[in-house]
Amino acid sequence: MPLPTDRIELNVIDSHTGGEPTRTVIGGAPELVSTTLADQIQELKTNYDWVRTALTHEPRGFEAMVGALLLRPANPEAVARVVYFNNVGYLGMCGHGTIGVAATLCYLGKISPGEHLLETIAGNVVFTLHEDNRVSFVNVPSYRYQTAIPVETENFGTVTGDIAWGGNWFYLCADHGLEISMGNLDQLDRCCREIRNSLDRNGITGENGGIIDHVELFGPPRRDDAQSMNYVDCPGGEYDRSPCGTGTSAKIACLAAAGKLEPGQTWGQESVTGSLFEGSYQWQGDKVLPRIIGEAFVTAETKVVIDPIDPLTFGFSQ
Ligand code: PYC
Repeated sequence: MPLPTDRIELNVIDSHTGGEPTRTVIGGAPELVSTTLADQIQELKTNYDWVRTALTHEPRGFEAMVGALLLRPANPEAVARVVYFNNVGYLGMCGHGTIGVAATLCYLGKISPGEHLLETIAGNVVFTLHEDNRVSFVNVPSYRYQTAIPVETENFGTVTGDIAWGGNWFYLCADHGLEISMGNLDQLDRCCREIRNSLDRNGITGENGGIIDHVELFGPPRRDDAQSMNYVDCPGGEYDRSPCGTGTSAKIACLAAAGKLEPGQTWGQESVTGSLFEGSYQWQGDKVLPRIIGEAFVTAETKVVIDPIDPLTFGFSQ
């Protein structure tokens, strides 16, 4: 990949959604010549991957950082086109990122309360900015693919879980025997890694060989307004500080398939950090259309300086 030899300045707005960061690039990024979103992502990978690494790797980022590059939409009705990325690559759908981008667009004065359209690689996403600062979005069609799949781990025995799509592939497990708490992050991380390795070793995938790159562990909630608490292990090797929009969608798809949640009924999903998303769904054929609601806050408005005289300017990772 060619690296720039001139100093570059990127304008970014940082936000967090239930503790999970989103770094939205609002200016200074290279002009892309491609027109479709798929081609634009390929162009980013081939020619400008340094934008991703400079923003998500150390010294400016860390493993949980998710970037969102705003591009001009093709549809004049859309407020923006967005490419999500993290420390290991480009993402399909990102729920907390959608809420973070909405909060950022509101902060910039580009949207007011009401419905708005975002173009993403997973399809068009309609989100609503509510008067009380909360943001809801209708996620992509989600579904439970398989149920009660046993997975052997080295240190946690054989666990059982469902495989579901919520915009990413998830293995969802409740019988891991661990406490979901901030005091138990090392064990939770270890268990998820062992599950991921076992899924890979045994060729257990989502539909059409889709790699299951998220593991979601469930336990009892602490909050009165939640039905469940989760710990979500993300592909970049870190856990989601928020309840994970795509993970909550996958959970809702499993509950719907099991007849445990009615259409329109609210599911309160608490994260390991104690933040909350509320989800509900409507059927769309044999899949569900999840609606997720959460809240994000802007934390910084920054000019990121990428100066090739700095040997670490494009980021470094372990
Ligand atoms: O909220 O969907 C989400 C998400 C995926 C990875 C991190 N957050």
